[in-house]
Amino acid sequence: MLTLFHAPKSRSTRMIWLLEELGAPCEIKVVDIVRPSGGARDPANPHPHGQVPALVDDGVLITESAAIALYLTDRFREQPMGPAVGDPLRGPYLTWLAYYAGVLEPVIAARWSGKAGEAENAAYEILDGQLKGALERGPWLLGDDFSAADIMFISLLQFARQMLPPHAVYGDWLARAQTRPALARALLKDDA
Ligand SMILES: N[C@@H](CCC(=O)N[C@@H](CS)C(=O)NCC(=O)O)C(=O)O
Repeated sequence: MLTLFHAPKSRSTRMIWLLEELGAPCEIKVVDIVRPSGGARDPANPHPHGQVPALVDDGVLITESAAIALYLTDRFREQPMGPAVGDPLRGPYLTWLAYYAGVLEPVIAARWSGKAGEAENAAYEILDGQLKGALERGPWLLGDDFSAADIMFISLLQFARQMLPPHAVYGDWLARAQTRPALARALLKDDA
């Protein structure tokens, strides 16, 4: 049995979306987190940093959004949300997941806080080129199939569209994703 430790309107919302896409049964436990608006670390949350998302599968703890996304998309294969081992798109898939966590998040965080220096701004330009290029080939990051990699990046656009340049491809990508029934179901559970 899976348990997702979740806080409404946070980085764990995208994991509910992914679970809905996968049709994976999961108990959602809402926990408190520290936010700029308040809140406190929740002793019921097993995440070592008191953050969300955290996933527990039969007693095994998985943290970090990219790791959770990969774990879930490997574990639930009925409605695939990522290429399996052996698929030529597996490499690009892993690259996008790690790129989100290792490049996009720190670069966006630096720009958000107004602390971006030359290195972050240069990385931002390259990141923009990489994303834009993939979406121009599109329609999704991996081509024809929507995947958990799209969910990761789109969750940023849902939260702060302005953090990526105003290219039409980004707006179209976001608009296409927003029509997915699994997202509508996830949003109903987000704050439930
Ligand atoms: N690298 C983590 C970041 C998780 C994260 O920052 N979550 C925020 C919610 S959006 C949180 O729990 N903040 C509370 C805190 O940092 O104490 C991931 O991607 O899963």
